[in-house]
Parts: sequence; structure tokens; C-alpha cells
Amino acid sequence: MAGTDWTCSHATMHAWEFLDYEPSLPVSEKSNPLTRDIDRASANNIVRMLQACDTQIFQEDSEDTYQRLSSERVVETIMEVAKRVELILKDPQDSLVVLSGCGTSGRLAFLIVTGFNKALRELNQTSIYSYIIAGGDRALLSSQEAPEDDPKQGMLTLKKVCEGKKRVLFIGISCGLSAPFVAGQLDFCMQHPEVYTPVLVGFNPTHQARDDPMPGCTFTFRSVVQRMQELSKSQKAFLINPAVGPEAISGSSRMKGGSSTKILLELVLSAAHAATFTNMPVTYKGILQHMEAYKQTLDITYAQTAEIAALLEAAGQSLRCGRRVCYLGWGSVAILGLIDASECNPTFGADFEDVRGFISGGYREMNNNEGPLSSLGSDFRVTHKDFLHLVLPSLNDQDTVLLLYTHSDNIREVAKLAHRAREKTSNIHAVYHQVDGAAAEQQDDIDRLCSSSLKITWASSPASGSLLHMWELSTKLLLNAVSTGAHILKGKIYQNDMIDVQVTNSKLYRRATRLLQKLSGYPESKCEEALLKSLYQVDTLTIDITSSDITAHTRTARNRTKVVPLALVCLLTGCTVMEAESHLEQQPIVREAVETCLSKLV
Ligand code: F1P
Repeated sequence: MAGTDWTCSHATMHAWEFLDYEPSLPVSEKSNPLTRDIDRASANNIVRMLQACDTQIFQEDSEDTYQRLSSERVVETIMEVAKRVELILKDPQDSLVVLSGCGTSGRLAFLIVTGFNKALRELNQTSIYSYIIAGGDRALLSSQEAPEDDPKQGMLTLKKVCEGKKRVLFIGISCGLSAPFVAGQLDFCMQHPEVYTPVLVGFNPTHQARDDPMPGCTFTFRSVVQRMQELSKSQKAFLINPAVGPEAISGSSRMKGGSSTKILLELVLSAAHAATFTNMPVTYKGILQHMEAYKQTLDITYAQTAEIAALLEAAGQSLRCGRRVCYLGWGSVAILGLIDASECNPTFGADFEDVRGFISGGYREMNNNEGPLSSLGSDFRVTHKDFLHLVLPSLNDQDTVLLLYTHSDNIREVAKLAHRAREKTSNIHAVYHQVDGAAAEQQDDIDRLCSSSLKITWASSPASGSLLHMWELSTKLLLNAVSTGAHILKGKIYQNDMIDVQVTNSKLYRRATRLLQKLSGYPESKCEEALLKSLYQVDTLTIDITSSDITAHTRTARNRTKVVPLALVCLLTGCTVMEAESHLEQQPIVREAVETCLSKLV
């Protein structure tokens, strides 16, 4: 496996931790040396590489470099924030805890908030949690990248959610410390300290926070972070920003960034709930023990390398021949299916139909702010009934169906749906979380219908942490591996970069320009020029185009495909945009097309 580690006096340092490793990039955007050859790896090796990358989440700090999840400062801040939540739980009148983010960060805010509010309802307690996702609830299931760039929209949404509240703990999530939407909210909190206490969760050191100007603002994300740092000295603001290492696919913060968000926020909220309802005070040792349970979850999940690889192969095979992958789930593991599926479009330029999630009980089970969204179009029809009507009739053996459930779900229902799907395809697989010793009736029946069953057995009383949270994380890791691996096998990744990235917000626009620089060796200005030509499908840039801002460019990009690959082919061969288009039509595997161009240059 690629990537070099050096052992220094205190701990093992990974190559990416050295200050001269891609120094201009924040950790969340660096390329991970462990996955440099992931585009050429076998399914088994892809899984092993993803495991190695995910393991970096729990790596201990090596002196003088980055603070990590288990660093003293991070654990102490987790405790401090947990105690603030505890105060609100004990006296919820006129108070709120808000979790907010864009894309995956907002989806995880939704998952965590609905889960912890449910726990409160079961204890007959007032719900104190609210979530905000940039772009509203439709962003839970589809890519809405543009609202991420709007700090004012972030601020206004927060203000509305908190109307009439006297005390708000605001937790803003931006893995890259970069989303203007979240920056606007944090700034607003600092302007109203009598009500709001801001907390920032992300995975870069503060000096790497994004410093680009934002529309209509005098502040940048970095300047917001600097003000928060000042306030954190008197505990008027909190920053939880351990480094978890670069993503397996550069910048794909849905992966480690998302998993770490889930872990961190569950650590905070679980500790607060235990302190309030079971008289277990928030302790340093307690947080570390709980963290260890998550680490074990990662180990338990990846112990099934061969089974995960088999799923990834099946999904990859379906995508390669233009067929689809369906996740059919129950309960909160189904939500992780919906989330994973929704990310394939912005991440890999996938079609909405390529990977699609369905949940038993639909929006009733999801319990989202805006209720049923099915009227927004067929993309938003998410129940199993919708699957039976919209998808099943056209399924065949080339489509992959993946059942996601746990032993607390209605296994009879799972078996019933498996039978229905089996009428159309034999390519059915199951991912099933069960508790030690609890043999589910009908499981044998399901096993017979499936070409593979990935069963994960958990000890009934984990040392620490809710079993459901562990099942969710495990499912997230598995699905991220399946969808990422399948798109790698489809040829969407070049080395460890998403070359076919959508250019639908300013972060992605900058990333695309950087990628072109890296692969072509040309200066930034020439690469941005090529990007714009490809985006607007012209060979000469007009004044209209060059005088427009990034917002206009990213709006145009919404309706375009293969923008970055086209720009790269133009840069490398000097051909016109139309010629590049026909070139890519002949060779739809982007990686192969790029390599052909690169090889012609040597
Ligand atoms: C937010 C986000 C990602 C998404 C894509 C665009 O990033 O929407 O969730 O996958 O990369 O950005 P962040 O604010 O959490 O860094």
C-alpha cells in the first residue's frame, strides 16, 4: 500500500502530517498518500485502503503537529459543550440546541437531532434539538450545493428557527471550516451573545480555515474562527476541530468528515443525556471510553473485508453497465442509505437513478421538519411502496439491491420485500446488524434469497455508547465504501481525485481549478480559463463570462456534466471543447480518457 510513515520519538507520523506536504491545502482537501493508487486497486484493496484511512480518525497526536480526536484540548471541549447541553436539558424552557450544516454536515445534523429528540420523547421530556440544512429539507435527499455559499441565508434561517428563545447553543458544522452559510450563522451568534453560544465543529486547524471573501460580508470564515478563538478563552464560544487526516478521495468530506461529525456530536449529546437522566457526570474517562467504542465499531465493520468487497463489486458491476443500485432500508440505517445515495450526484456526477435509497415508513419514519416531500417529484419518493411502483418493474439481474436492517426491525417485512425483489433480480444482498445470541426468525429465509449476507454481530451491552449509534456508523462506513468503491470501479476517480466533480459551489469551483493545475501543470489562470470554456461550452471567453462572478459560474454548472474532464482534455491536447466532448464520448471512463491524453504528452 502506498504512503510512508515515519516513527519519531513519540508517535508514528503519517506523510500528510509533515508541514511541507501539500502546504497550500487544508487537511480536509489534501490528497491522502494511502490511497494514491486507489483507482487501480482491486475491490479487496479498495476496502483495505478505506479502512486505513478511516483508522486515522482515531490516531493519537504526534507532537507539534495536529490536534486529534483524543487530544486533551478536544476531549475537554467535548466535555464543556456536553455540560452546556446538560444545563439546557435540565431547564429546557425557552432554550434550544441547534445543529446546522451544508450537504452531508446538514444531513448528519438531521440524523442526530431526530435521534436525540426521539430519545427525549421516550423519556417524556421536551424536545430541545433543532437542525438546519442549507437549502432546506430537499437537501436531505438531493444535492443543493448553492445555498452553502450564502451567509445571509444561513443567518436568517437560524434567526427564524430560534425566534422567541432566550438561550441557544448553536453548533455549526463545516468539515473544511469553509461553508459561508455556517460562517454567517456563527457571526450572528457572536453579535447576540446574550442568547447564543456558538460552537464550531470541523476538521482543520484554525489557521487553515477558508479565507476567501464571501458575498455581502466583511468577514471570512477564518476571521470568524479567529473571533471565536478569542471568545473561547472565556468559554463564550467553543471550537472542536481535531484533524482526522485527508479523505480517501480528496475533499470527499462526506466520508471521514461525516463519520467524525457523527462521532463527535454523539459523544457530546450522549454524555449530556447520561448526566441528566442517569446521574452519570460528564467525565474525561467517560468520553475516552465512549470514543473507544466507536473505534471498535470501525474495527468490527472492516473485519468483514471480503464481504464488503463483494458488495462493492456487485454495485460497481451494476454501475459499469448503466444499471442501478438500490438501498432498501428500515429505521435509521435506512436514513444512512438515503444520505449515501444523495451524495453520489455531487460527488461523482452520478445520475439520481444510479444509486437510490428507500425507507420503510417514508417521511413518517424520517420525521423531518418539512414533512412529506414526495410532491417535489419522483426523486423524492422514498417509501418501499414507491420502490415497488417506480423501480421494481424495470429491475433485472444487472441491478443491485441491498437490504439494510437490524434485528430490532420487522424481519417478516424484510423477508416479504426480499421475495418481491427476488422476482426480478437475483442480485440481492443483505447488511444485517444483530445482537449476540438473538437469532431472528425468517433470517434463514432472507439468506436463501440473497446472493450475499453481511451479518454483523454485536455484544448486547457495549462497554459504552448506544448500540444504535454504532449500527448507524457501521452502516455509514459500509455504504460509503460501496458507493465510493463502485464509482472507482466505474472509472470516475483518477488516482485519488474525483475528476468528474460537480462545480456547483465556490468550494467545488476552487477545488476543480486546483485539480486542473495538478493534472496539467499549467498555472491557475490558464486552468480557470479552461474550466470556464468547458462550463460555458465556448472556445473563446466573452466579456460577459469573464465579468461574471463565481456564483453565476456555479449556477451555470448545475446543468452541465463532465465539466472538469472536458477542461482537462482541452488543456492537455489543445483541442476545442467540441472535440473534447467527442473524445470523452468515445472513452466514457474518465480515468482512461485522461490517461490516454497524458500518455500522448510523454
Ligand atoms: C459541506 C459540503 C459537503 C459536500 C460537498 C460540498 O462541506 O456540502 O458535505 O459533500 O463537498 O460541501 P463542509 O462545510 O462540511 O466542509
